[in-house]
Amino acid sequence: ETVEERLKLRIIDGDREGLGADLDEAMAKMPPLEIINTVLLDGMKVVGELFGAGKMQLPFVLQSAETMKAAVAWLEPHMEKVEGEQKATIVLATVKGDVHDIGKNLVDIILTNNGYRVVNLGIKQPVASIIQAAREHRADVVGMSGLLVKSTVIMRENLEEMTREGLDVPVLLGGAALTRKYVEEDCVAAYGAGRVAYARDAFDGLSLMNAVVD
Ligand code: B1M
Repeated sequence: ETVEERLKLRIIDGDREGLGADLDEAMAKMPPLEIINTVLLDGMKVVGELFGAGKMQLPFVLQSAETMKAAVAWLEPHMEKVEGEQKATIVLATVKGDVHDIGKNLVDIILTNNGYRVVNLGIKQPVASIIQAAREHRADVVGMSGLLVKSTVIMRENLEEMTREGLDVPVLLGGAALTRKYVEEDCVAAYGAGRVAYARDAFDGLSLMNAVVD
């Protein structure tokens, strides 16, 4: 059994005992972000499939999520960081009614390590809080995350509210239930062309942030 296989199983089983030692072993073979992207997210994918098929109960999904978070926290100090002035500010939130935050927090880490100031509001954020934070922190970009199908509807409603409120900030949307088509059609209709973009993953989010700043 390779260390990659062991780590993947740890995510699936929610097994944190000796996690750090396995992560250290893996870091001797590949960089921390690669461990997350190839090994750990692979495990989370299996968890999602098992849960979706009714083969895994919610408390165990929670254990897997906690293991994933512990792994990311262990790896984070070992990631490469860009030094220097902060390039721009993004206000980041998981939308109202949604507690999923692993993806959002990965986006936070990757943007922070690449020189952005990230104001991470957390989960279940109503649009009023997002708008207020965007104004208060003079955000250059607002990022919304959500994994539930109903969160995609909330995102569109949020964009409508932001339009009514006259918020003039580009928006980045991400999360497993979104599709590019939904963002580029429905969300663009709610907020305007060239003002809202779909990020497939955290690295896509970074490229889009870089594009806004350039
Ligand atoms: Co939930 N859950 N969950 N869950 N959960 C899903 C999303 C689900 C698809 C599972 C399934 O059925 N197969 C399903 C949604 C179904 C739907 O809406 N159609 C589901 C459900 C149903 C639920 C509950 C309703 C279950 C219940 O209570 N009966 C409940 C919802 C509670 C709520 O939100 N109100 C619930 C709860 C939970 C836990 C608390 C147990 C836990 C979350 C813990 C936490 O996040 N702190 C959990 C988990 C872990 C999952 C799965 C298994 C894994 C999610 C995850 O962390 N993936 C998930 C299955 C799946 O996604 N297929 C599932 C890893 C993460 C890195 O990926 O967040 O997609 P993701 O982020 C990606 C990209 O999407 C992107 O970058 C990341 C990778 O680079 N990205 C962005 C994300 N946000 C971005 C923002 C950006 C840019 C990119 O810029 C702003």
